[in-house]
Amino acid sequence: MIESSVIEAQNAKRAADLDADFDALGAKLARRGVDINALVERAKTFGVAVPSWGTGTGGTRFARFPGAGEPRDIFDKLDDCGVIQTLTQATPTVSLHIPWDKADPSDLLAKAAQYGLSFDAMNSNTFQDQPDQAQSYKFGSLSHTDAATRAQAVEHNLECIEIGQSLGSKALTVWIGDGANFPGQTHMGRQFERYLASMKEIYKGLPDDWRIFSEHKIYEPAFYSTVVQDWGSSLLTAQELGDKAMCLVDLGHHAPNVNIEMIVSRLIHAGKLGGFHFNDSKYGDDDLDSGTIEPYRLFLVWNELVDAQATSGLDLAHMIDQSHNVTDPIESLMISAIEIQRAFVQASLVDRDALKGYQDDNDALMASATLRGAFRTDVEPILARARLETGGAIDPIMTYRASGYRAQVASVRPKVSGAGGGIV
Ligand SMILES: [Mn+2]
Repeated sequence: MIESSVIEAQNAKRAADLDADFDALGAKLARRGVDINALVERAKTFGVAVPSWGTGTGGTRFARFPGAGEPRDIFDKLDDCGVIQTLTQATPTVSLHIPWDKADPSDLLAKAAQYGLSFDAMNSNTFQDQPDQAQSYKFGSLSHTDAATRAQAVEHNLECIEIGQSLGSKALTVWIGDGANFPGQTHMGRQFERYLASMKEIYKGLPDDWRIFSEHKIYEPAFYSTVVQDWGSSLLTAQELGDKAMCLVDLGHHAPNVNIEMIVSRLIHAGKLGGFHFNDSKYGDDDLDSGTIEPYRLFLVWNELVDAQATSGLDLAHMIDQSHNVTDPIESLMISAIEIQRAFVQASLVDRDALKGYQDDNDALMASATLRGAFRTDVEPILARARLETGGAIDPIMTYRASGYRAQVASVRPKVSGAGGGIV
């Protein structure tokens, strides 16, 4: 763990600079009629879930290069999640993947409690075969042509719900790799019907206070067609299943140049937006660190979310969904959580009354400038002050490096090649 003395010493070095930056920004925002302290409080309300598997080094189709001191099991992963939350104060929850993270629930709860962590949405896995499983998912899972394979996949999802119930989770995210590599390989209509029938079986086992999220993805691992290919298929699924079924949008799961913030708006309109997976990408589902490639897009997504939260009390599950191939995963997850929080705070700065006025007057230039004005505001002093006031680090990355945590865990965790850190 990170000693509090390390955090205090690191914060002491940066406190005076932060005060100066905070006061300067506070004066600037005051001229716009914005109270900086209210934004600090708002930043403190932010939370994004860390995916347990994200703490391990990811890989590509070509290779995986393990890092030093990678987590060996879910308990090591929870230690790493504890570090991320301690330093950023922005990641109070962890999202588990079953069966990768299977363990005695009471042990998981005890370990999470050490760090004040709780469990977010559960993730099922029917995109790979487990050593002891009877039916193979090579040709699909919930939509497989074979009834026994579909039943096995349904049963696995029901088990995820059962495990989640013992951990205080309230949601199940279902993403399947089912699809086809060749035209004609599958009957697209019948395959989707089989998928829906399987999802209905899972839905029957969903507790009343739970939600089920369908996550779409345009391609990969199937390269010609995917059963839940787009937000339309996802919406059809959620509408057919019922009130507890919602759509989950992953930033990387769309065709290039798709207007993702508009999809967000449409799903909000339908009352079916349930969750969001954050990452960034250049070409496909690259699973790069949030905010590193297209920070303005991240802001525009948050602009829709903040707008909806203000009017409809939207309750979303947020999770980081990334693969860290060339960085220390703890560092990538910390900086990503902060970038997502940054977009949230920047979107909170949008003058919505002014924007509505410009929109109603068809003043395209000023409407667009209003959004960019919020995006261009450097809110770092607000984020840093929120961390400082909640026991976190003014500079999480430098504090983490000063702590020597990675070297410390590397001495007890041998390098492993298969720690479940792949792309999801
Ligand atoms: Mn995802």
